[in-house]
Parts: sequence; C-alpha cells; structure tokens
Amino acid sequence: MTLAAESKLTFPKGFGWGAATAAYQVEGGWNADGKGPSVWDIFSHQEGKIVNDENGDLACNSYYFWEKDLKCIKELGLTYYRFSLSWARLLPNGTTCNINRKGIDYYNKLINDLLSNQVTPVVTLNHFDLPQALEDMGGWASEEIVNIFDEYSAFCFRTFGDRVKFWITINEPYVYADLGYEVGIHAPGLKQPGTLLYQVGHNMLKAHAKAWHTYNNLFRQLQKGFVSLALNSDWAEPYDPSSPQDVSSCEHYMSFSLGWFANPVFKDGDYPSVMKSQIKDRSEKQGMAVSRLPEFTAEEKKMIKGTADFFALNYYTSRKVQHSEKPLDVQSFHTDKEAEGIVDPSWPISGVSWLAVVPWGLRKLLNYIKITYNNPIIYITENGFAEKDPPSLEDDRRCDFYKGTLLEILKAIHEDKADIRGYFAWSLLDNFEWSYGYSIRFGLYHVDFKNPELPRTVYKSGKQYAKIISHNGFIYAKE
Ligand code: GBH
Repeated sequence: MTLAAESKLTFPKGFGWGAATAAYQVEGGWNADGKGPSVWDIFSHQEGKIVNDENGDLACNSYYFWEKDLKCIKELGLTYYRFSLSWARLLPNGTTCNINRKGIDYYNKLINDLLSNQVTPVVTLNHFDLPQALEDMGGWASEEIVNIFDEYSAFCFRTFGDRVKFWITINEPYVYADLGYEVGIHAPGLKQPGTLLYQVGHNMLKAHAKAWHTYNNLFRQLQKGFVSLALNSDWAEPYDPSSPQDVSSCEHYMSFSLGWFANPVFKDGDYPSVMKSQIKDRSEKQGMAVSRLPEFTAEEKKMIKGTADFFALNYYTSRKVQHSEKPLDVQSFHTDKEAEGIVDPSWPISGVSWLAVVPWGLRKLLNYIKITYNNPIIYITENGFAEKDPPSLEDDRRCDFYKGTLLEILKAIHEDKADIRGYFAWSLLDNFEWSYGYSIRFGLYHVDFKNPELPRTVYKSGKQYAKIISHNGFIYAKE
C-alpha cells in the first residue's frame, strides 16, 4: 500500500479513543451510602414501565465493582472514558444543602484511577437521572431548575475540576424532553404532548448556558477545561430526493432534533426558524394566543449563544424522511414536525428495531454539522450497536458496524476535513438499557447478569476495538 493510502486508514495523531457509560445504567447501589432516589429509581420501580419490570437497582454494580470496569478500560487501551455523575448520589435531595461525602469519595476514586492510568475522564453532569426531590418541585419543567442545576454544576467543577477537563452538562436534552415528558416511556413518565417538552427543552438550554458561564467566569482560568452538552440526532435523508417537499421535510426533521438545541448554542441563541414558525403557526390555528414553543428574551439569547467549547455528538441511526401533513386537532411534537422518518427496508437492523445500521449517515451528519455550525471541534460522544439477549461473544455484526462506522469517520476527517478529535463507543459494558431493561446489549464487554459476581467478558468487537486503538486505525494487515 502506498503511504498516501495508508494515511487515509489512520486517525490523526492524538485522536481520542473512548467508551461511554451512564450512572443509572451501570452503577447499581441505588440506595447505598446515603444516595437519594432519582426519577429513574422511582420510574423503574413502577409496574409495567420496563421490559420484564427490570430496573437499575443493581445493574453492573459498578458502584462496588469499579475495579472490574477499570480492568476493561485498561485492556481496551482507551485514552478517554466517558461516565456520568449520579446527581442524587452526590446531593441526595438535589441541592448543596445536603452533600453526601461517600458519593464524592466514589467519584474521586474513579477519576484518580483513570488519571493514574493515563485515561482522560469525560464527565457528564446529568444523564437522564434527575434527583426525585427536584422532580417533586417540578423538575426540568420548572424554571427554578436553572439555578439549581447551576449550583450543582459549580459544586462539581469545584470538587472535581482540578482533575476533570472535559464536561458534558446534559446528555441528549432532546431525548429526555421527548421520551420523558411527551411520549412518557422514560422517567419521569409524563405525557403532555406538544407543550411540556418545549418548556423542558427551554429550561435545559438555560441551565446548560448558565453552567457554561459559571465555568467560564469562575473556573476556566484555573482549571483550563472544556464544557459542552451532548446532542443526539438521526441523519435525515430525503425519501424521494426529487421531491422538494421531502427535501424540505429533512430540514424540518433536523431542526426539530439537532437544531432544537444546536442552533441556540452553536449559532444564534435561538431556535431554528422553521421550528419557530411551524409551532407558532399550528398553535395559532389551534386557537392559542401564543406559540407552544416558548420564546427567549434578547438577553437570554445572548446568554445562550456560544456556550459550548466543542460539539459532542451522539449518533446511532438514520431515517428516510417524507413530508407528511398532520391534522390540526392533534397537538404534539410529532405532528408539529410534519415530517415522517422511515427505515429503508434495505438497511440492516440491529437487535433493536429503532437502530438501523447506516454508517454513511454519520459522515453526512458530520458534514452537516461542519457546514451549519461553522466547523466546530467535534467529539462523537456515543455510537454503538445493540444485540438481542442472549448474545453471542462472537458479535460479528457489531464488529462490522464499528469497522464501517470508523471508516466513514476517516473519510469525514481526511476527505471532508471535519475537525473530529475523538470517538466514544457506546458502551463499555452491557448495561441497563432504559425502557428495554436488560433485553438488549450494547457492550464491548459482556456482563453475565445471572452471576452475582457480574463477570465482564470481552466480546469479539471489544478485541477488534483494542486492535484498532493500538494501531490508531486500520493498518495492521502486515502482522
Ligand atoms: C442513547 O440515546 C443514550 O444516551 C444512552 O443512554 C443509551 O443507552 C443509548 O442511546 C442506546 O439506546 O423506539 O421509542 O424506544 C440515543 C437516542 C433515544 C435513540 C431512544 C432511540 C428509542 C426510541 N435514543 N430511542 S423507541
């Protein structure tokens, strides 16, 4: 192979190799050592919410088995590890009035162990598990959360920021607002279509921005870290590329998912114009005096604009998007969007129906981000493939998925010149997969949930990932 061809199969020097988890999905210890309940503890303990009525009470028991996770991280040769803090483990009722020393100890150990193994911690402040005490006060739907989240963030920066340099404030505000407050299949399980999720998104944006400013004003100079929020989006490809309606529906689809949060933060402090006009128009026709989408004041727009030091993208799948006119008597996020996402029948499906395998969709999405948001530094903070339970350790389809995806990222780096600095596989371990419980598995390591020791065993895909990491790419044919 020529040198030029080889360099195309190699990642830039210093490229970040990571894997990700989230507190509720792996930690267990749900009421250990003074931890308060989160919305997910309460939600999953209700009957009929999760497949087989499972919950994260024990999960991978990482609260007690952290050493086992660390061993996996070292075996893979990761240079980054993304995990989230359980807010209610640190602050049992959500505020700094009551601080749980044992929670601080746990995360200190994690962070210090990572650093002493040359692994850079990337810390998410909130990955879906709001303290229940705050939910009882209105949660993300209440404006009070903005200051409370800021106080929690400052507490984390103060406590861990001497060592943590990469912060993600909120994981996937879009998913949390949609599934938690509109569809109701995630905690807190509320269903108030077409209204509450916009309020929740609004407060999440303000909370994120306020926390970023706090970091910027009080911590950045000393700690020299980076703060962003993790945004999830499908890629929208027109169902019929020759139909102008389908093409413009793709813009709707992207605006209502990625743009909802990316536009305010990375562009102009405000929601995408199609989102504003679409929701306002439908609200008016539905007899409302004001839009169901709240408005930012000029001051708020100024406060939100520019509050990210890098772009954190979670990508899983794509959709073929079609224009679809929606009746006005239905008020919902879905009908506001007037765009239908369809899985192309030719796309392979993973072990879960929503996850169609479309690696090239990631390349298109990366290009879209590069163009729309002015060529930001991008970290792919989640990407992965689900296998159905029971899985085989020979997870060949997942191996192909990762290979295919990483090859598309290489094209985005070398051919499209997108500024991609790191990649995080979801997930290090099989874990509690929200409403799917333990029925689907995303790990690079298998976890035997029937054995009380919860042994971790590497999948074939984990071995493949380790090899790619050790060569910083795909040039290992000569061995
Ligand atoms: C990520 O969300 C989460 O951040 C992570 O915690 C999770 O483990 C991972 O995905 C894998 O799922 O067909 O109605 O059940 C990615 C966004 C949101 C996409 C939920 C799939 C399921 C919709 N996901 N959605 S449904």
